Amino acid sequence: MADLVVCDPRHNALLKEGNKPDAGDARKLAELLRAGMLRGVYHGSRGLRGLQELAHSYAALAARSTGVMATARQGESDHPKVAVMIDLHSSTDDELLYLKQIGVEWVHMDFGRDAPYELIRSTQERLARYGLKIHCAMLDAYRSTRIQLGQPGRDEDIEKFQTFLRDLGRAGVFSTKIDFHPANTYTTRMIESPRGYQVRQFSVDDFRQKVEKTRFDRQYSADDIWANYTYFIKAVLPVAEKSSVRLALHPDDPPISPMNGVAKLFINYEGIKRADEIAGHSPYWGLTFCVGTWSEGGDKMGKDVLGMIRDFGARGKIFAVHFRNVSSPLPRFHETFPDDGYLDMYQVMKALVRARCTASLIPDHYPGLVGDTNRRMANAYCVTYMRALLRRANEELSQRRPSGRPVLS
Ligand SMILES: [Mn+2]
Repeated sequence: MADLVVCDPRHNALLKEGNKPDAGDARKLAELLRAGMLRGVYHGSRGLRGLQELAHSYAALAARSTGVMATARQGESDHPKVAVMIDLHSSTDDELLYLKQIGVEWVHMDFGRDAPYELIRSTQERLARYGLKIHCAMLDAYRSTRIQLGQPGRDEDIEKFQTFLRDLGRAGVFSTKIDFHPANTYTTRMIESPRGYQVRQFSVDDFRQKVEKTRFDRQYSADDIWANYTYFIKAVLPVAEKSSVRLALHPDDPPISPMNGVAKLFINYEGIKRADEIAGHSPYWGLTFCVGTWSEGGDKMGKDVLGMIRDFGARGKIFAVHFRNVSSPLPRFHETFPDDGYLDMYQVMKALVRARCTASLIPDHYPGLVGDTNRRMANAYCVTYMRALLRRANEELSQRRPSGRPVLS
């Protein structure tokens, strides 16, 4: 190095025209330097030793300010993130552009049956062109009846899921969703809500009387399903830990047991607590906390939605959230838009921010609006509502402390 020129942008007006990429800045600096148009800051000594020391401290300063900015960026991710679920095979470029346009930056990506590493990477690259990142990825493998009913051949399916975890780890994906309710019925019928949109209804009476039938060859008790769940978790959790990918368990929707001849485990706080113990309280085991499911259960859940967020959320164990509302608790409910159900979703959002929950929040299911064939109107409705709640909650909670950081309680 022959020369080192340190400049103050305030004294070099040509440097501060707008926001430019680094490459453009570098070219411009080089041109100005060659033309002798850069004015350096004053340094008394011109010796080599002094120059080395100065270069060293300027480099340290630059590194330090980059570090401070990186910390500030990470600070942003201390907050919940608004996301949407997309299906790999139906996500057109228009769909991705639309998501970018309404301010979405994170997605839950449903890969369906197969997700080789190259596909995960190419999907990430394609999403990145629209400023989108995968926060949670899903693969059907965990749902195989061989795994969930403990049938021969389950190790093969488990291996497929383990490979997926390793690949997600290599690709830097935060979490993957799992659930464990092999004979579930989500809906007893579709209805028109009082406001006139089409939604899923579940009625315990209708289910027991008209819908329920034994789904498999025999009945499966809670002990059977616990044994199968435990076998699965013991096989995949160590891989998840090693890969730094979080397993995000979704509670059973609706939270009743048994269904169609199979016991369900994750229908209340007790079940979730036991799952946490089976995972040895690993930081790589936690929840896809479905606010919808949890509010369907009402008092029977043993801990309410806000209590769950204060408990699991504050311990960093809520990795994803299904941010959804329902008309009332069971025995009968229908799904609603976030502002049209019995839960105050602003309180839910505030609790998530207060717990410094870093989860990604998706609308989960969409009510059907007239003419909304691709569900974009319903999606925009939910996303916009969530973004408004999140912004308000961040503002309200950060106002309470002079440091400007959200208050802890
Ligand atoms: Mn859900």
